Amino acid sequence: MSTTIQKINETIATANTFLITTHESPDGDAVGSSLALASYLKSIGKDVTIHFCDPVPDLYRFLPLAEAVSQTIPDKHYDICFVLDVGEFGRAGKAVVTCPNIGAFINIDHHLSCDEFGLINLIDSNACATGALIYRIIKAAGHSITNEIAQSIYTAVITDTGSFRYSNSNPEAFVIAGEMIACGVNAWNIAEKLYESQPRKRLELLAQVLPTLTFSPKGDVASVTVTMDMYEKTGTGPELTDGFINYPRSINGVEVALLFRELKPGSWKIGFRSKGKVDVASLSAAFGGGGHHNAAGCNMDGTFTEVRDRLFSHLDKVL
Ligand SMILES: [Mn+2]
Repeated sequence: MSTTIQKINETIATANTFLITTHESPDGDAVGSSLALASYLKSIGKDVTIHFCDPVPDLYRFLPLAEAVSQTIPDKHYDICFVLDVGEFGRAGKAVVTCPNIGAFINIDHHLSCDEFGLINLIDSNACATGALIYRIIKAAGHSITNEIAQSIYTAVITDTGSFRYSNSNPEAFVIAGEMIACGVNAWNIAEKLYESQPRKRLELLAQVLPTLTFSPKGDVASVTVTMDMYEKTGTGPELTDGFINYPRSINGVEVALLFRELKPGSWKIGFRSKGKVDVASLSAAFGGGGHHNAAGCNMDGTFTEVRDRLFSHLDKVL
């Protein structure tokens, strides 16, 4: 048993008041790992507060304890603050970073580079999800996994592995998923909540976005574009564009997909996604952006055609 996990379990046993937090714009792993840990700590009689700087996205509101997540930090002392899945401390939000009421931080993460800002740091970049690290902690403590905990861990694993499609879908991911199903998780119920319950407006926006599909002259880059006009027509906003970039990426022969999002006239946020061969973090860095090997982004100013042509010609040159 990892000594780090042992230390965490010893700390859990002796501490009483816990704050649990994660990164801004929380994804399925951020929400799932936080709520799984919260369910576990509550089930062993601990005092638990869950704080996210951003609200829980509607998509994940079905998870147990999602309604307990607060955007503020109640003013009291916390023996321990768990910071999950952040990559870097600052992404937990200013309220956490500057909170004067925290005894010690425990940092649990699976990002490649994460500063060791905690008193204890459980960082394993081989873990498929931060939810997998929460699973290891609960198992090491010899505690049984309740259905509530299982729903959240399953959601963390299924979302961070892209439903077991991404290269982080390691044996442990499947072991955990199998065990969560054995603990009573209904795979279809969760899949239906995550993938078969889209707001109608998201598809109405997508119907505007797909006709903008464009290819670079060489054809290995494809893009789609979202304008403010489209938001207005469909009564939507940027929060519904998650996943749109996967459509151009899914095309045979395309290695890099781009999503152009208009922030205000003449100002664009560009998302980059790679199928794996191309490192889009370094591509976006050439335009002042950054990110990971498969997912990155940058901001650019100019008319749409200026911005798109600059990117297409640069990418066609370097790919
Ligand atoms: Mn994660």
